[in-house]
Amino acid sequence: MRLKKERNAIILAHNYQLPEIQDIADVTGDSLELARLASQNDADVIVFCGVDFMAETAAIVNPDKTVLLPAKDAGCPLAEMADAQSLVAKKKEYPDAAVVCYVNSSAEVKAESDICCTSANAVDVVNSLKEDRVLFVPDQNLASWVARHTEKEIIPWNGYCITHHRVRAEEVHRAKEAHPDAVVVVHPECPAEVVDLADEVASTTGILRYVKNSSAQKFIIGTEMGLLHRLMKENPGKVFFILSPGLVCPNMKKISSIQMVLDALESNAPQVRVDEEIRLKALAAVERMLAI
Ligand code: CIZ
Repeated sequence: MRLKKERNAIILAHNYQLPEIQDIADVTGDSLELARLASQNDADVIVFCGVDFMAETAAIVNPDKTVLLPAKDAGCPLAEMADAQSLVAKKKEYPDAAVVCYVNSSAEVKAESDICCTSANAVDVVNSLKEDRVLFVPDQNLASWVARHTEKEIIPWNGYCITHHRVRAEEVHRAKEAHPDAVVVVHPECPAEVVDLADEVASTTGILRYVKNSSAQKFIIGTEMGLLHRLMKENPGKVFFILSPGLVCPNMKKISSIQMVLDALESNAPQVRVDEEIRLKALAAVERMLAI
């Protein structure tokens, strides 16, 4: 792409983006992989095809680069369920607790947290802490998954991903009946009743790894539909069924055409910027995660 070269830009796409966006990206991955990659790259411009907290995370670790989010209004309802002011108040209720925030949170919430985590490393992050109590923000389902894998007391925030949270146990039963020889793999943002019925629970990166290494041929996938594109591409011959037709994140689909990516590059907008004081505090939480 001529424009990409002229701008010395790199296009990053989240695993939940539309197939055509994933196909034009330099790299497709989860938010942490993409943020890390952006900082290890000599591009001047990062076109982040994802939702706002992901582009913000890229901006937190890359202060000298221009970060573009082709759909300005691609937000994350889960991230919006926690704000810094409420977190500060909650911290006063639990002064002895460490604050762990899921990457699906605003820069302001990250800035008020001790350490950040992703769904791929949440258990390791929590277990690395010296505190016995952990305030886990903002996803209650990921918190409940972590609580199963730690001795620590987990105090969950009451947020949830609107896409994963609506999946029901009944849908797992139906999918298993329809495909009895398929393995059920779900994301930990799904409710506990769904997690209880799964053969494997993992982040998007974990699901990709699990499927690749599995000798099974059929999989029922319980995460946002966009991941099916990579699963099918990277595992020819294996068959995938989506657990629920509701597993579509409307915000991830707001970058609805390649033209939107081109427009962002052409106009150098919309740019994502983080206030420097907040950025430095949020960076500390992200860097603590990266250190373990
Ligand atoms: O960390 C991410 O990118 C998210 C939101 C999910 C995942 O499992 O990769």
